[in-house]
Amino acid sequence: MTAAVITVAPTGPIATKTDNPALPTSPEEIADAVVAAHRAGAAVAHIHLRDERQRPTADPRIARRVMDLIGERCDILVQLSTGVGLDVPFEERERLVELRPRMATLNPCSMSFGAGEFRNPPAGVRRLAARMRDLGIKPELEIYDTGHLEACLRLRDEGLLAEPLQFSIVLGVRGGMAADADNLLLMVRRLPANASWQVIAIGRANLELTAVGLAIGGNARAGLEDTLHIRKGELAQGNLPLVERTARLADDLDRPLASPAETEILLGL
Ligand code: KMH
Ligand code: ZN
Repeated sequence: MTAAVITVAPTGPIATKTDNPALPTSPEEIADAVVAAHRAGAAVAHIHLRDERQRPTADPRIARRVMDLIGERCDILVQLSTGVGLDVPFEERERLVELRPRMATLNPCSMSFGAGEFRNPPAGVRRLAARMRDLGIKPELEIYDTGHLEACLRLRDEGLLAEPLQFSIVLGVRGGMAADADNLLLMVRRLPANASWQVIAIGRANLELTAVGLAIGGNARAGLEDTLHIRKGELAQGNLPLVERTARLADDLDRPLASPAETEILLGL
């Protein structure tokens, strides 16, 4: 079976330490969580930044500090989130790619996002896609609905995205597709044949849909961004147990874990 890429998503844009005290929010805490996840088999680190009051931020100084702290200690591939947080203006979010991470997310469409709004205006998305192309940063395309996939294919057809495309199929955000296996299979069937993909399953269905994704050849994401619980009613004691569980799932399914170097080849970085 093809090797599986595990991405750790340690922090996310919404939860705070009140929701789960183990959530890493300072640069040091985020770097510690990423290094531990790398030892447990993660090849990519999906990074959201927080300020000293735990609010999502696109402050490039905080991003630089996190990237340096991680880079000093391991070779995990850093993927900066350009989603950042619902209240951070798109113009601040897009500037994060100037730090030249190996990878960054690209959210192709605006949408309702829980009780908030996730603004990704068409002109801004095109500008960000072009900038990532010019800087050689691999976009991870976050698709929360079939229309988002169509939008990405249009960007590809216009030369703003280079193949092979890499997708995150996001399930379970209120405002996007529900977290069920039918929606996952529908999306996987519609992807271009040479695309790579992972499941991002938010909340309760995180474990089941991560397992389905790995079983049918996808990559996997693990961490407190996507679920605060290790099982119903029990908070995860950090990112490590979630990453370790995903590594065990991959192993049980005969999917060897891709190293960062192998991931560069698999994802066409
Ligand atoms: N928080 C996830 C639902 C991003 O960071 O750009 C989606 C996400 C997007 O990870
Ligand atoms: Zn994210």
